[in-house]
Amino acid sequence: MMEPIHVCKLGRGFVRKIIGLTGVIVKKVITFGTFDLFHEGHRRLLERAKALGDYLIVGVTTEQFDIRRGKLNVMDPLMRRIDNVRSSGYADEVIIEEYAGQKVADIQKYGVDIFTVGSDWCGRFDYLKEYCDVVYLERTKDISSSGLRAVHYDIVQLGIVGTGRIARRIVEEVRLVSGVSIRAAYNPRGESARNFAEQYELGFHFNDYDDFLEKINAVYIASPHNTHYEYAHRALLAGKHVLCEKPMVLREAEAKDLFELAGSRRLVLMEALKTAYMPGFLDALAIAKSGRLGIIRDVEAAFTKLVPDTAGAREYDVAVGGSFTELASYPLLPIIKILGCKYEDARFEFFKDGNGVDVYAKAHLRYGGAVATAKTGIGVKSEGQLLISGTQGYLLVKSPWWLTRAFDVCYEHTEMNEHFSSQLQGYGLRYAIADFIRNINNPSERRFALSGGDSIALARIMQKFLEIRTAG
Ligand code: C2G
Repeated sequence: MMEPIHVCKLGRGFVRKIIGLTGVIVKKVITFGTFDLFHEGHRRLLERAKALGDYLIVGVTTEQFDIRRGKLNVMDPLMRRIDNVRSSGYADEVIIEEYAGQKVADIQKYGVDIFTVGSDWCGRFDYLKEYCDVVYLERTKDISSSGLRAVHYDIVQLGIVGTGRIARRIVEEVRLVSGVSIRAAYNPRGESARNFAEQYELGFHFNDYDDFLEKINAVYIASPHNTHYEYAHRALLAGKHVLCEKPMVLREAEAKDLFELAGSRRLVLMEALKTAYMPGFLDALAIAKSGRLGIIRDVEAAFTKLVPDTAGAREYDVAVGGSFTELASYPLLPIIKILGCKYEDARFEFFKDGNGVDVYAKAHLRYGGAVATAKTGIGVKSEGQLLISGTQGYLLVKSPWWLTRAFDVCYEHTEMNEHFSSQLQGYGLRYAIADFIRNINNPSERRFALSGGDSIALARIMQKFLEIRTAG
């Protein structure tokens, strides 16, 4: 039991605490976190936080604060998370964190000497150095779901295939999804896997795919397009859930094969086409399909991104590069989600570079009663908007529509126009990861914002485009 604390001011204006009559200065430490599905990583963090001083204050986030800061999928209610922190035995005091900016206020209010947090936040809380010392404690690398947890969900142990730019973003986004931990990285070039694992403090790195699969229970595939099928196929055969970057595959038969395999093994297979999972895009789809626009007759979407043709650029790879394979998943998404996978006809127009790679392309899909256009460019720049036109009005998502934050529904009589906005956190990848984890954890209630049928249709269109490009 601690002696009562008296507060007095010392040095740098900081408030210091003196215990009882002995006059011993108490060093106060504070840390914050969600502490969802309490595990060994949390316990070790609290243990070391406590060891930094004499008195540990732990701030546990409210559900509302977590939603506002873009943390998804928190499973344990606040009271359970508080109880878990308390029963770890390290916290002298537990407080609630409910708004941005509270850390500064709490540090001053409680006269804190040291703020500490795991190294996954390295540098992010340096601004607190104005108020107290800031210590980043090395985060626990290999979390075992056995640990201290006493709940039904397992923490999904995710492995990352490919260690390039998107994989780096995924690491940042996964941090804000509860119930998942990145355990290992795979790259056939062992050196790259090692550097990646070291940089992001992952427990394992491999250049042998089978060894890698043994250590994890789900994979996120972010390797070049033409390697997706093999990695996904082998992972499914090994009983692992798969989240695969878009385009998942470039052949319809391969897509069918993967979804059949996943289905027969009750595994989750999802294409990581991030827009499909974003709240704003889902809102736009719901409004478009609500009847407000009347009968939908036309969907037009564009995504262009100028990419310099430098040596080795994957976008200009002769076999699988080009604006269409690189970008068309995006503009085809609203078309398929609104008009469906059963188009009557698909036509393409494109410009190719000297190597036969398309730098600009347009796909025209015709449906019974509607038409659609998807436009992509890596060598031509255009407006990146989504326009859905109906017999009563149209829905417009301005550029960049694929990061849907706001949209307008416009009518003949402009006074009836409506504006909608939604939240979008970070790069948007976390919504796909959150859905992936939810589907893994709830086998009886799986819901797919992008279904197997949708991904198969995307592969069919990609395949047809590549066939026509090669022939033309
Ligand atoms: N942690 C760790 N090792 C892990 C997992 C988490 O050391 N394998 C640490 C985190 O770095 C954090 C604490 O445990 O310091 C709580 O983690 P979370 O519950 O994930 O909370 P977090 O989202 O990191 O919130 O305001 C909230 C804070 O900014 C941190």
